[in-house]
Amino acid sequence: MASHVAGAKKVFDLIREEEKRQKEVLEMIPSENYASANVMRATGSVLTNKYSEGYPHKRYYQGNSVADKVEDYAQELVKKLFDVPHVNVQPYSGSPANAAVYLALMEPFKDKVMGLTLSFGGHLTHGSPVSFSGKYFPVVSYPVGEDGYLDYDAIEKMAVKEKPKLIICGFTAYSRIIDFKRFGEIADKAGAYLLADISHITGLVVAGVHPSPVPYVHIIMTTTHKTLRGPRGAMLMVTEKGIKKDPELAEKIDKAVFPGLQGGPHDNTTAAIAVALEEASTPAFKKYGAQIVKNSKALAKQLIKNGFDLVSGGTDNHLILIDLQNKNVNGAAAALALEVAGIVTNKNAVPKDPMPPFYPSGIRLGTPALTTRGMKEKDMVKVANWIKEVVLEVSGQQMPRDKEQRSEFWKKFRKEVVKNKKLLAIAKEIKVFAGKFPVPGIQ
Ligand code: DSN
Repeated sequence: MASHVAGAKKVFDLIREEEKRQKEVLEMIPSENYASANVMRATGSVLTNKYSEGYPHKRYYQGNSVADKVEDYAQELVKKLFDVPHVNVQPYSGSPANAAVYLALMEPFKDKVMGLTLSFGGHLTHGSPVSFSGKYFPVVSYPVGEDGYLDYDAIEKMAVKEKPKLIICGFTAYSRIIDFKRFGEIADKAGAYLLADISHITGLVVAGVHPSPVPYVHIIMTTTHKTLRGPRGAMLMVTEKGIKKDPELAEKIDKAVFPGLQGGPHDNTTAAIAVALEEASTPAFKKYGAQIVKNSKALAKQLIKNGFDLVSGGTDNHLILIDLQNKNVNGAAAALALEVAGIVTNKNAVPKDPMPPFYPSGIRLGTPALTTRGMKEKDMVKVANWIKEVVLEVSGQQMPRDKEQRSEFWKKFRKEVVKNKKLLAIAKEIKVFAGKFPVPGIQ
């Protein structure tokens, strides 16, 4: 695609380089995916030229007859697919969408939020002290239990005692089914609003391989570019239960998004969200969602066979969190070695991690993008075996605890790992293997 464009040579050369990278590696960051050619076409369309402050049929600028139809259509698709009475498709991405929920419902420095601790798999915007959510709102955060699963009894106890105004469920590094029904009962008992941040699992919910939060929560936030396979963006849905709790909830959310936080919506993104929703409404997408989970389970099984320690002992969804402490290698080092070998994951904290966030003890990986390329369970066995070989190659090169020694170690490790012959040989094998699986949207 990039090669047909005249001008802007440097940028389009770089885009071509990125196309090549995306084709030649195994993209295993669980929040990433490959958008279809149609999603990208809509993202790059003339709708990028338009300003549409406001909402359909109530705009502050002229010339919005088409933008109105696009946004109406996107809303209609969401309502049908998720069975919700209200949706706002304008949030620029997940963090601003979550910020809109705080703006709609919470009084700063007074109302309390309760979310999963960042290092246990929560998101920055769920109350981390480094984000606006922890800076402007009192926070009480819940951990996962010793077994890596959510401890619903402990969460209930905390909610009843702390009386947060808002409880957030839905996570970025949790590999098990979320019991939204139980969360709903807990929020009701505590008198709290319940927000489900389903960014990671939306595609699985749509495909019917993860229970839907719709009957149990008041608000749902999801990004649109992860398992849903759309453009980078987000949506905020209000449920029947939400409207019953607060008849003005939909209006409060809309006002918080615009004019509270944002200006003009990105109409090109809205159009691409509509394309992704059309795609997600097909039987093929249901199959896709089911295959993501099958692949994830197959990958987990082989990783366990290969001696890896998985948080919670496995997975029910699209992602796996590996605790590398038994392999004597840090997550940052393993992630870099894997990248050299052509396997793209991310370093990640594990529960009770003794190491700091930049050098955490684990890696997080998942199957949404590989499944989009058509890979199946037998392919996951190969991938797990490559992961074993790579980790074995760098195992024993432990990250020092001392800060100064750590920085020396990291400098040396980074310099050497990119030249590691074994890893480069695996990268070659992976390039050949990956080449057999087409990437939608890249010719
Ligand atoms: N950055 C996303 C993820 O990787 O999970 C969350 O916002």
